[in-house]
Formats: sequence, structure tokens, C-alpha cells
Amino acid sequence: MLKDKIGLVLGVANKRSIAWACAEACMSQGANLAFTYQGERLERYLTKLTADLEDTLVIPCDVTNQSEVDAAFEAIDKKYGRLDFLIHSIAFAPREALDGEYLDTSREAFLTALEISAYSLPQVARSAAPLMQDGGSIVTMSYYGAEKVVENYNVMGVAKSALESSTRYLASDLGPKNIRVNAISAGPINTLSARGVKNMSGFLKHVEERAPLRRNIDAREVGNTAMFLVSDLSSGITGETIYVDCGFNIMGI
Ligand code: 0WD
Repeated sequence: MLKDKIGLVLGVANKRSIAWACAEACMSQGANLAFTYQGERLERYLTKLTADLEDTLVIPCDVTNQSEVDAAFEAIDKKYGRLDFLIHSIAFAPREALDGEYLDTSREAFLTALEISAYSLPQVARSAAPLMQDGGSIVTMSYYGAEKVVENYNVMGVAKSALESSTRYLASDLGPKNIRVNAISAGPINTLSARGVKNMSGFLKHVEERAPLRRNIDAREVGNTAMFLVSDLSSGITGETIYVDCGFNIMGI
């Protein structure tokens, strides 16, 4: 389904990362992938994880460093000369902002969370678009805390609201170039980032009890949806937030 397509995946921290599940799903359909990492610590891990892949590119891209972002896209242009899809799976908020009341969020924590978790989407889309000459697809990862209050999720919920709104504005800007932009709102998964949110195990238990499917999602289910969204099967879908949450979001009282 993705044979001869070139994709870029941002946000693999380890093999439990949602980004890695997306990468595996896309590779299972024949996609050729490049990966970016943030910082040397993750470089070693990602290089090992991708050691058996053919024709891959593993490059640094800390989104707070514009020259690194520019260099990453230059490297992609140089190696492949184009890009068909991009999977944006990065987020960060200082740990102290993910505990207690949103009311107490510092200016610094707010700006950091919004910069890394939301601004980074238009930032990378701007560099990716010129490489998507035959059209393309961009997918990002959101969470239910964007639209409803989730205890301790705080400034990350506000960042996810901005991310989902950005998805719509970018879809409108890039649609005439046949570049689609969608978000996946994933149910909670126990990844490295998720451990930064206080009482993650409480979230997981709540979903298991309340979601229509009476279980939590598996990262592979997010990966499969990302694969659908970057493939031509979803050619009529853009600007949407698609839930992969075992139906949790539909429940009222
Ligand atoms: O329950 C969950 N795990 C959910 C995650 C539910 C719904 C959505 N999501 C979202 C997250 O908010 C994020 O946007 O999915 C995305 C991926 O999250 P993940 O797979 O849960 O987490 P993880 O494996 O930690 O990957 C996120 C990565 C970072 O990892 P660490 O743990 O080192 O912070 O985002 C990257 C980094 O690789 N990242 C950055 N990349 C470039 N520049 C930066 C940065 N400045 N900061 C963090």
C-alpha cells in the first residue's frame, strides 16, 4: 500500500513510542522511512533500532533548534529528493506543569509546552511541504485532554487544543497542494512520555472500565490508523481528528 513512498517519522524515543508503532505499520506496507531524534541520548537508541533497515536516514532534529530542523529537511531532500508523508509524534511539558492545578502553570512551562508540542507541527509542515510535490500526508498525535479537562494533563491539554486547531488551519493552507493534514487522538498508552503525567495508571484503569470496548488501546492500533492516513486509502480525509481510543470519547454519563 505504501510501496515507493518516502516518509519521515519524528518522535521515536524507544520501541514503545507511538512513533515506532507508526513506523512499523508503514514499513509493513513497503514504505521507506527516515527518522529524526532529539539529542545524543536518543541517537544511539534509534541507530540500534533502525540498524537492519535499508536506505534509511537517521538525523538529529530538536524542534527548538531551527538550524537543526533546516538541516534535517536538507538531508532528506539530498537523499530522496522528495517526501510523501510525515508523522509528527513529539510533545513535551516540564514535569512540574503536569501535576496540581493548571492555574499555577508558569509562563516558561506554558511557552515550552506550546512550542514543542504545538508550534512544531506548522514548523515542520513548512519545511516538508516543498518536498511533497506530488501531494502528501501529515499526521500528528493528540489526546482527549485537548477538549475535556483531564486531571494533571493541564498545559499539555492546552497544547493539544492548539495542535488540533493547527491541524485544521494547515489542512486549509496545504489542501490546494494536495497535502492532507490529520490528527489522531489516541487513548492512553504507557510510553516514556506518558510516565511524566501523574496517575497514568489511574487513566488506564478508568478507560478500561468506561470505554465501549472495555480495554485500552495498543500502540499498534494507532500505527495502523497512521498508516491508513498516510496512504491513498484516506485520500478524501483532511483536517480531521480521528479517535483511536476504544470509543472512550463518545461516552457521557
Ligand atoms: O498515552 C500516550 N502515550 C499518548 C501520547 C496518548 C495520546 C497522544 N500521545 C502523544 C504524545 O503527546 C506525543 O505527541 O503521542 C506523541 C508521542 O508520544 P509517546 O509515544 O507517548 O512518547 P515518547 O515515546 O516519549 O515520544 C515522545 C518524544 C520524545 O521522547 P522523550 O520521552 O525523550 O521526551 O517526543 C520527542 C522525543 O523523542 N521530543 C522532541 N523531539 C524533537 N524536539 C522534543 C524536541 N524538542 N521534545 C520531545
